[in-house]
Amino acid sequence: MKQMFIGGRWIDARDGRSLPVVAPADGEAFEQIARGGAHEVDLAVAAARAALDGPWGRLNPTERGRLLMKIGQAVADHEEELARLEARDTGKPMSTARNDIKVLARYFEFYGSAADKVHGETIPFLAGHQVSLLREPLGVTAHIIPWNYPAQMLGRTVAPALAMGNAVVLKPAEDTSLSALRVAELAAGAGLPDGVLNVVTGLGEEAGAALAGHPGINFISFTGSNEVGTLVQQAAARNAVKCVLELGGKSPQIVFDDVDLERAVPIIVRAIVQNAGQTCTAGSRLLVQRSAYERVLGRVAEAYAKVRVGTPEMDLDCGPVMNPAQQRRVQRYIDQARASGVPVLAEGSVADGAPPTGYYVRPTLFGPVPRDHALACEEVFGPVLAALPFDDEADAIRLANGTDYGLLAAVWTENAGRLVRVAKAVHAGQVFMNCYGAGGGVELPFGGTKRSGHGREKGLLALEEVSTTKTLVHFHG
Ligand code: TXE
Repeated sequence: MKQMFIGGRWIDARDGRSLPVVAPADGEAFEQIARGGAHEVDLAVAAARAALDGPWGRLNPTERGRLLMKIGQAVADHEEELARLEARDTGKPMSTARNDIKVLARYFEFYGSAADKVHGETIPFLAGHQVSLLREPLGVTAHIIPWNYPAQMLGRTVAPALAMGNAVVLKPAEDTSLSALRVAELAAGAGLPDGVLNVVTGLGEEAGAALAGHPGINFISFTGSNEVGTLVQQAAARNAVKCVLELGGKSPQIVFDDVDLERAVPIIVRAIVQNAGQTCTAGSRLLVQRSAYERVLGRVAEAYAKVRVGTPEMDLDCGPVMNPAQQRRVQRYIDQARASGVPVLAEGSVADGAPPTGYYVRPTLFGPVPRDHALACEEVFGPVLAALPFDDEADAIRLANGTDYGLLAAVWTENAGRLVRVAKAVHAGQVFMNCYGAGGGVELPFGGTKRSGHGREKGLLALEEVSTTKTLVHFHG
């Protein structure tokens, strides 16, 4: 049984309740976590507030940065242990889990080294006045993260908040809380003062809702579904608290007829298959110029048919999906698309030996998908790729921008002018040209447009989201 980490102490839920932790690879409940709620959120927010009033609030940025880098080092020193935990908890292949832990360590390194490089400004003003701008922490920051990349998400949202001197309350997803608890322990071991990083585990509608609506928080960062993102923003609005939302996507991979297929095909397939398609930035729409449609899809189908799904230890292209609800949801999209007559161009396979009790889904490539079909517009969050033909550049842009989302996009062409024109015209927070960057990229500002959310994470821009500006006006005569 894993307890929660609040104010530097391990505690049970007040009512003693717990939740099972299930391994997606075999459906086995292998651990329990505490089912925290409003009471534990109160304790965590109070502990964070106390930390801001204590030594943490007085640390200078260089010392804070060193502490973050020590946490990053502690994570790196425990890479194998954390990767195994993460792989068991999420079902992802071991090599993916190892990479996730490397990225987690990198977040602490990146933001640790940035902590003392946030400079203010001066502003020319009235005669006899000196004006300077200070960047200050927001205070108690709340972070609600999902289950697809638990370790990476922790690094992405928590490390910049700590670098700016905030104190954090983190609510990991109920499916995947183990790495967060272990990282909190490692951070405490590295010297992070009590109450600076609190982890409250529990259900979204209990612990998550209590945290989002808590009057004691000063900021909230949420990554997850659009439905819950809307609730979180409403809760934030009630307390006039700033919020950053990173929600869904239906990211287009736009392929023109002069694409370098040799290079593009493995990247196109990986962009959707990695993490079993459970990536907000998954390249789930393959838009292909009609003149090259047969040629491109032939090659993509060939590669898709080789995709293999298995347990973490098998270390194949991807693992199972997260839970039975997710399995049902993805399977429903596949079954409905088949039933409505959308052609299946290729299917991957689930490896022999993958336990039948695990939550496996066969990766499926559909095309051509009608433009108004659910597969062309809605986030499936599974290893399902929808191919759609387009006529010319203008049609490609219209099609790419024809969903509610705007998170990521990729453009594939050898024509340099077209590459830039299309990249500038698509609605997306990040555009990759002749490459695809789902996942890593700690240094690169990331976030959505339209219904994919607002605010920016990653890169130095993230530091602006988790801080505020104080204007000092000094009359010196
Ligand atoms: O996400 P939820 P779910 C999408 C994806 C997926 C679907 C459902 O399409 O199929 O969402 O996944 C917490 N108040 N994404 O239902 O519920 C919850 O405990 C406050 C995209 O698992 O949004 C968890 O910590 N918090 C996505 C977090 O919100 C609440 C990643 C995310 O869970 C809450 C995940 C509430 N009322 C799913 N209810 C991405 N953008 O990467 C739940 N939570």
